[in-house]
Amino acid sequence: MRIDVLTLFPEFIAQAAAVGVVGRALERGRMAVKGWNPRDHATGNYRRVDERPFGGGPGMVMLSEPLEACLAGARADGATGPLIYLSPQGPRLTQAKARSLAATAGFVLLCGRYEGVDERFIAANVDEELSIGDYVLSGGELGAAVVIDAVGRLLDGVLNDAASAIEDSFEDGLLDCPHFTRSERLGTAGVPGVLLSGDHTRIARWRRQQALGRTWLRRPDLLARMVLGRKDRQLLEEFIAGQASAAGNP
Ligand code: 9D3
Repeated sequence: MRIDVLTLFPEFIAQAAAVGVVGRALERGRMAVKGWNPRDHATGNYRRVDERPFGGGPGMVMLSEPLEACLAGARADGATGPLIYLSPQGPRLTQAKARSLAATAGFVLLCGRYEGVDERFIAANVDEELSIGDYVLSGGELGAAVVIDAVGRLLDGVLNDAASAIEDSFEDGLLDCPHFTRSERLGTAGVPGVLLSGDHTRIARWRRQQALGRTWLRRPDLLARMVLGRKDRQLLEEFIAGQASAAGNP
């Protein structure tokens, strides 16, 4: 997979993609991330990449020409796939979207700065937009880093354990169960007994129940969109009954 990023801060993207499982994907050649700076394609003494907006108002807008030249440079180098503009106006990135992007040969990310990009560049070049959530960032670079991380970790051979991808939150629509590990200082204090039982059927059942219960407690919106099987419904009912009795409501 090849990801090209048009950004005024290519060094930020390179740093963000260099660590952890995604860094390993790069090392192993499963993925290539290349930054392209519109500044390098700006002309004139000042190499301007921004200009005041028509109609006035505060803030600056990214100029079309340096972006056109930058994109052409990336394409000439082999940049492939749709041009995706990171923007608060886009639909939110989902795990399903990360999965579908991970199944492609590549894509190009456009990071805006200032108030955004001249709408004519967007109309002529952008295939889709993606937001990473409902909060205000100062530019698209963190969004691009989020997309690269979410997609990169899904590439074959990136994760240590393929099962850990499948068991992820959102892959099956549920939050994760709690985790505990051996600790010199803490010993087994506070560790649910079932996890020490060695009974892998009971352990799997407990983990599923915790995932269902936590989702019910913390993200009822996720649960509302799911259709639970008979076994899951039973596990969740048992969890809810346990909550009620813990709270002293019989
Ligand atoms: C205060 C600025 N805003 C005026 C109403 C508009 C605005 C312009 C540029 C808001 C944010 C940005 C920069 N944001 C991004 O480039 C961005 C972003 C985001 O802000 N939130 C969530 N996802 C993304 S992806 C790119």
